[in-house]
Amino acid sequence: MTNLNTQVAIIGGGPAGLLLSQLLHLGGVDSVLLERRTRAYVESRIRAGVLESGTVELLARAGLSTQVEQHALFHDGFNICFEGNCFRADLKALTGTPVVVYGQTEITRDLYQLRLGAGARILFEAEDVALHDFNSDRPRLTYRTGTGSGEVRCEFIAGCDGSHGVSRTSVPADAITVYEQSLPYGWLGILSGTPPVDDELIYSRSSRGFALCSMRSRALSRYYVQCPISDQLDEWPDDRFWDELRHRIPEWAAARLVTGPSIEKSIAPLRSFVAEPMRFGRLLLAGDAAHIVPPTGAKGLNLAAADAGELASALLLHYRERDDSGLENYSANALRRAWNAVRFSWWMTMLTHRLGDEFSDRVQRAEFELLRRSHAAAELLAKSYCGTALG
Ligand code: RFL
Ligand code: PHB
Repeated sequence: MTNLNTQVAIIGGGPAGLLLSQLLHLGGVDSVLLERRTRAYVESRIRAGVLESGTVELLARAGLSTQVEQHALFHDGFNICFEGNCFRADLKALTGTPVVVYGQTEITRDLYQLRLGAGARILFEAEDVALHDFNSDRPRLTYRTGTGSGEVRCEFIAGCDGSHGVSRTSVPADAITVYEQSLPYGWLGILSGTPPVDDELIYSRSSRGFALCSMRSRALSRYYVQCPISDQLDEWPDDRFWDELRHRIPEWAAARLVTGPSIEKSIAPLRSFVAEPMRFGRLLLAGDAAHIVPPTGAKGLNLAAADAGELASALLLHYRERDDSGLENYSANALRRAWNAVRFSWWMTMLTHRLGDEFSDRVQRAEFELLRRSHAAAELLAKSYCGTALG
């Protein structure tokens, strides 16, 4: 049996857990991180791609500014198209700030490099992680790895283990309330080593359903199409995907589409989920462990990073000044931010997806026209997308 002692035990080595561990380390607070998967598995997951400028600032605080500056793409706007007619949200003009395209895969890789380079205690392939005594001053985690079982004694537990993790489900059912909504659609996504169809993202609502043209670099494209959530990947060979995408994006974009073999293909659900509260004694939840949003608003990773940033500041205040006000306010602040993101992601989803009834089609058309006509509507969209209206 291995016994480890630390100040903060972190469950989950995705963006939330890694960023928290790095910010604590820079502030002189020790942590041990337990991750269920291998490093290679976590680093190969293709997920988010769009960062708010607040997230970029946080990554810079964590020591990633060189990597982001060298490899990120800065986007001053994006397009939303409705049956071929496009509205460009001019983020720079409407908010004064661009968004940044830098993949979650890259952020995770960069943070593992920094943490492991600094000798961080990260246990991969940690199985059967169990939380104990988080309502006392001496919480504990127990776990198992290939070399045997272990225990981590700590002062706080950070539950950063995503939506299927063990942290949230360790809380007694009567102490937590869950709000959720799932749509019967998913996003079928592919990554391909082809140049993106445009310099900016295109969110396209067509009569055949939603499509998104995104990217990771000038040579790597990320595309998505709305599909029934019951669809299986083997129903979507590459040719069918490209054909469907071509039909769902505006003609000017379809004419420029360069296709190629997919490097990755997956289906993501369109689901909203919020668990309240986010603190239970000395257990604090962060990121997807507490809330998930449909990917349409590009908010999930940004929320996870904001939670990690706020939790790190609250813990540093506790250790440096013996001031617990940050910890006391953490749950309420994080939930306010999460619900704002839920609202926006839900709204973007409702605006851009084929919902299958004529009433919804008409409402979408009216909403789209409003964006073109009303500066206030366009400004709210832009500020929500960039994160400056989300508080
Ligand atoms: P993660 O990334 O799920 O990491 C949790 C980690 O915990 C580990 N784990 C455990 N470890 C130990 N013991 C256990 N019992 C454990 N259970 C789980 C897992 O192996 C994993 O390593 O959560 P985190 O850190 O909160 O980060 C959240 C983000 O990953 C997520 O919100 C985003 O990917 C969402 N998202 C997007 N967000 C954006 O901000 N912008 C985007 O453009 C964007 N696009 C997306 C997305 C998510 C997508 N999918 C696949 C759902 C696009 C897609 C398609
Ligand atoms: C992505 O590039 O994966 C991406 C971009 C914007 C979104 C969702 C996902 O809204």
